Amino acid sequence: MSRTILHTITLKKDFMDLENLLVVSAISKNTSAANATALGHGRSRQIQKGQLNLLDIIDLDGKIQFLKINPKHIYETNLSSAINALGIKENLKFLCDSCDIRYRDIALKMSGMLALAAEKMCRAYLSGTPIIIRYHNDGDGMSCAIALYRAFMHINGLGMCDGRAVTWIMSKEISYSKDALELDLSIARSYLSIEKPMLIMADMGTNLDSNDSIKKLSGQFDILWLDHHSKPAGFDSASSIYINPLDFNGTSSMSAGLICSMLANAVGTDANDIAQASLISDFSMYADSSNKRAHMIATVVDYLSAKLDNPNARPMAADGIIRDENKLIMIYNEVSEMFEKAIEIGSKIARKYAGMNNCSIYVVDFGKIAPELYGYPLPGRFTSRLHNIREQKNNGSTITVVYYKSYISIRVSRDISKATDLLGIIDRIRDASDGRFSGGGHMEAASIKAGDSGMDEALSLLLGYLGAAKL
Ligand SMILES: [Mn+2]
Repeated sequence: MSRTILHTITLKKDFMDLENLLVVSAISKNTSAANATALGHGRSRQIQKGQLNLLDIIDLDGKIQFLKINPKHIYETNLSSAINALGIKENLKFLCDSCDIRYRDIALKMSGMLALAAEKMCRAYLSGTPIIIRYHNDGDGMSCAIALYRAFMHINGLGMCDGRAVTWIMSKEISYSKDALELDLSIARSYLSIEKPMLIMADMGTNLDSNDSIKKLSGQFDILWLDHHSKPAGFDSASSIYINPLDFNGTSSMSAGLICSMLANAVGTDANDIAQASLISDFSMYADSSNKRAHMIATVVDYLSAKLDNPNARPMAADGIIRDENKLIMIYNEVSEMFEKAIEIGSKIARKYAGMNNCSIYVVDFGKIAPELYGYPLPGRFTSRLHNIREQKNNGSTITVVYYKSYISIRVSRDISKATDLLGIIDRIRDASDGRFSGGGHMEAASIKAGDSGMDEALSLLLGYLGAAKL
């Protein structure tokens, strides 16, 4: 006897007793299971009998109720009144009126798309259709997941529905790969629902390697995409709701965590602490370095997201840590110590070069540091921190290059990022290697994939284009 979980929504009194439930989605397509559990109005219950289908209206015993009103109409009316009650447009207006003046105009321009995204996301959530959230495994990506989690918990808290089918996937891959596509399709296959399943991509995926898989998925899923990475020519977000500040005359300094926190805000909950942490984590020009709590959160979420299988990298656990002052401080102190050790060794072994426009270039072989650490920090985060320290000493004009296994991470100070044209250099490296080396990122932070045996060649191409001269 297979077990089927039915998602229902609580119906408004206009139509019937509050205690009646509408079946809106089901796990496993076998909805005729004799022993099913209905979820609705905050309770789970066993249903002993019945051949249930989507849009069936059942009472608490699971008995089908027959009404004269079209169930699709009941569904639409109930769902849209629940979404209206969230006040998405008003919330966004308030947010735009009160947000940082430096990106207020961009937020205003984005607010139409944000409203649409919030509405779609809430519709998917209330309907119980599977939602898959893929987020990048760094501090910013993790911030996205926590902000979205808070949005869902807010909906639960309002009593509109209870547990829903959300799958959280932290991703090391920055593209939406064929494997990811296969997994998402297989997750969706075991559900039956009125709405299309939803994929939410946060802080990742904006690159050419995503094109094929996204195109294949787009007919079958609703896709919500929240990113701030620059779009290479030929990138195609297919039919996604794609929100990127770069499309609104903004910059990548508006982190993905900031955009997701705006979405959480649109739904009616507060995630500003997460937004501030993500700005610090992504070295945004909007980061408030005097915000000690945001700095602690940024450090801790970066640590939690460093290992893909860390159970505390799930947004529920991470948010629990952030909200527990003692735990937050304890983990922050531990992580800070680990970092200091890595930076100490890194500073000792850095090779120094002079670059164009009198800049300083530091090159570090992370392979010499890794054995001294306990799996943290990861090279990317280490690069940012070392760069930050060097840059402060040099008053800008600094480039930091860290290589490890098949990856090179690069950071460029903002004052020389235009002149350096890091993304242009990565294009030239790709062309010069006939596509063996590829990469992407922002003007100030990017990475290159050098393959298993190409590190020496990729490094010398990079240092060549940076005009590096050994000191
Ligand atoms: Mn980011």
